[in-house]
Amino acid sequence: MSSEASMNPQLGVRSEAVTDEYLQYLKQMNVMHCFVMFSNEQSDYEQVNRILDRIRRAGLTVDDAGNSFLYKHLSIHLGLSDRDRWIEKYNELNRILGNAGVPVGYIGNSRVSHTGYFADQYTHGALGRTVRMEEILQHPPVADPPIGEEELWEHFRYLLRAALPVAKEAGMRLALHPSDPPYPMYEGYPSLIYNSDCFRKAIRMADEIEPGVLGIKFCCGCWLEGGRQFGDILTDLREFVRAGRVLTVHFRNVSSPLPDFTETLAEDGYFDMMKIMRVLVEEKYDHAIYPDHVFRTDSRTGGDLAAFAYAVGYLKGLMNAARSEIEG
Ligand SMILES: [Mn+2]
Repeated sequence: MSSEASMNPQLGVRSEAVTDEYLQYLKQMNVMHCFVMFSNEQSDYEQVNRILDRIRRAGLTVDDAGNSFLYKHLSIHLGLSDRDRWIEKYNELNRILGNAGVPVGYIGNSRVSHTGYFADQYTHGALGRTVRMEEILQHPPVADPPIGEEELWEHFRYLLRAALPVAKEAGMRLALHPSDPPYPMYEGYPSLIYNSDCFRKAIRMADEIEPGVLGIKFCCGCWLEGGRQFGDILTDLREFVRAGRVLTVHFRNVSSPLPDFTETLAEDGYFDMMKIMRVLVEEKYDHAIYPDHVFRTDSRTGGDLAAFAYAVGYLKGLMNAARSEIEG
């Protein structure tokens, strides 16, 4: 099987949970790529470099990294009075990561809201992340008074002006994820990204400031949650991969489009994930691909290690099947 221009299955590493055993777990599944989510306590120069070195000494490649507390910070996205302080902390981490050779960081307030984790007909008795949009719309506002979509985009432009030159200088690109669920407005503030046109708008805006730096976390889960309201997942994926904008793929399936859905195993949702894999192989997508969310389990039912092992194994099975089919 040809190995040129191949995508890289990856799993996540939390900075506070880097152990020899966890790194061995990744290696024994032949998952040689990862992303690193840094805690606040471990986002300084010394610790970031120490943790990256340890992961790399185990033979793993770090594709992307960030600190979700910083890049999702509401002061930045709602334009609160202390935003410059948070943007500077966020930029400082990107400088550290970029200078340490991590090619992709994160940007944007990709909130994740849900109704809860429930066992239903889609989960085989496991607890799956469930959204009932009517319930989400009852959540109390985070922004008070609520802000509008135009205002949110102005805050995003302000962030881009500060963030893109720093990322470029550090040799880094920044990946943007949709709001999850991808619905225009809830919890008192609008979603920046709730369909594929929002991504096109963000890329146009970013390219006026620093061309080519902004990219996409192509979250198949969010695309499928939004359904036709979000866009045609296969044509959007082809378009954004061809344009060189997809920096990572979140490979995840759901029971149905909004207003209500439950996250499922890749083989159980309403979409045929093999179709997505074929597009990635046909377009020679060569960045990271990640299973994203898994069922909530505990140690008695295998825990996260089992859930992610299953998900990444299934993903690699589809990847190899698609490569065999298309590349021969
Ligand atoms: Mn995602």
